[in-house]
Amino acid sequence: TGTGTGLGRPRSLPALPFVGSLLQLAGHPQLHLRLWRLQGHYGSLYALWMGSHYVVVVNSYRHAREVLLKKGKDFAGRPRTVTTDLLSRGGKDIAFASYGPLWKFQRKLVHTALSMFGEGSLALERIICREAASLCETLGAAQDTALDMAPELTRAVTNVVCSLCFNSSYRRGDPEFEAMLEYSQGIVDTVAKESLVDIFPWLQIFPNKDLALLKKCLQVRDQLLQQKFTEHKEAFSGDTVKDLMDALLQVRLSAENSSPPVPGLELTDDHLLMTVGDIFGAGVETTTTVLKWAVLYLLHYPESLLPSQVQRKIQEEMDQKIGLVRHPHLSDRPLLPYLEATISEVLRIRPVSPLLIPHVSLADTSIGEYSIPKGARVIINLWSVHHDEKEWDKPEEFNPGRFLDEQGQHIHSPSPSYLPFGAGIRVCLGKVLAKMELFLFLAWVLQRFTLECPEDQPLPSLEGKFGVVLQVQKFQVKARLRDAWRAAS
Ligand code: HEM
Ligand code: PLO
Repeated sequence: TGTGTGLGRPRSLPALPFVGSLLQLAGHPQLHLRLWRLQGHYGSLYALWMGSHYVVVVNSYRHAREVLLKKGKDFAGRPRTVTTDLLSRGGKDIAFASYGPLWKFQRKLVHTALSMFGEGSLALERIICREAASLCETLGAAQDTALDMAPELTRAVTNVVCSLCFNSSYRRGDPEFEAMLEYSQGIVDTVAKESLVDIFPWLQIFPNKDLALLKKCLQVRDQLLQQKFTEHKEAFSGDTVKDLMDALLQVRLSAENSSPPVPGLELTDDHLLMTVGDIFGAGVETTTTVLKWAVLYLLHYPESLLPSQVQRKIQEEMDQKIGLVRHPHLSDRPLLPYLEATISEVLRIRPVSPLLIPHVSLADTSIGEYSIPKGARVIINLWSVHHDEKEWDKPEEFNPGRFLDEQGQHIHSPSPSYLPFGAGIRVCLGKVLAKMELFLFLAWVLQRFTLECPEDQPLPSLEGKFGVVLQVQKFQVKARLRDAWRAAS
């Protein structure tokens, strides 16, 4: 719609042949911060070149809304890159597949399967509570010693997704789980790192350390996925559906039975495998990361004078509304607005996916008063959207209260400039699941324990590490059993 209307292009960073605007970006590992700061010079919407790719960077809510919602279909494509092609076998998954009929079908399938299985079903709540209980047991056993909570949180979250996808789970120290931890870290460290291979695809023929690591990790992942897939195919009878994998097999079967396959619209084994791989990968890495950020912020605002004693407030609310005799349920969510507000604030201040996944324009179109050519990559900088001083009061301050109404009884966002899960056609598929998990895990842990920074250690850094998710640096925690809980039990 922007063509022929005389609209101009966004202002562009200077670019050199071959490398593009790389010089302005090189040496800045925190890409989201670099792109945020460049607004000072170029305005909130600007363009740059990554090698030969034209990239438009969006830093304001107004433009993000246009890209994701108003013109969602114009911008529903995904770029193909060397790393994501390896991860998804050439875009046979959902997250890294471009817009098309097969992608639409896959997305709908998973959406149906997730709502059938998980969301709104008591079975899923029971699974999450089982894992929360096991997490609390581990914390209790390690009481008063400095503990790296990361592997424990990862195992809890992994077991939820594992139950959902494969109807299986891992025990502590399970070698298969340890292998998974290792390969997943390798993938997170290398995928979409804007590594040189994505800018100069021909570099693939040269040995490249990151690429070799990614390939090795993917081999381990694929073997694991393949094994689960084979087991399910062999056991599948068509009438009992135990998990997401079965649900996908069943839908494929009934699609095949009802109509002859349309060429180009067949769900191959690769499609099913990569789809489950997405749910598994996204299910583990995102939720675990948010839990780690939540714990980290609780350590930073424990008993300090300002802005609030977040953890104590959550616990007071729980003591009043739930008490210490029973464990928290999902149906308690409306009773615990302060906990919900805390989760919302964590998702704002440290967005898991600070640049979303890049979008691609599928037609000549426009954003605001600028024309955007077909094939442009569009990066939505969620960090900028969540830290916009025109929208948020003291954006770098962690303040759950900003999400509460005056009576502190209901949560609402004070600004529309808030998109932790994206929006529109490409909105996150796991939003409901993720929110269930975040609520239950935090509620269970904080009902019993107070989390503290070990005395002999400095407060861990709040600086994230940019990657395919915004990672938390390693830190240790002391979980102290609450006196109130001890007295009540
Ligand atoms: C996509 C956030 C958890 C599955 C996304 C996107 C964001 C996001 C920002 C990209 C949207 C875009 O590119 O415009 C989050 C956050 C989570 C979370 C903050 C946790 C708090 C999950 C979980 C699952 C999941 C648990 C799995 C069940 C997906 C998938 C996509 C996606 C499959 C790709 C959608 C598409 O490209 O069509 N998520 N996510 N996410 N998420 Fe999540
Ligand atoms: C995480 C590592 C896994 O081994 C593979 C994987 C699959 C899907 C990816 C996920 C990784 C990272 C987070 C992503 C998710 C799809 C949607 C999600 C990118 C790479 C987000 C936050 O957008």
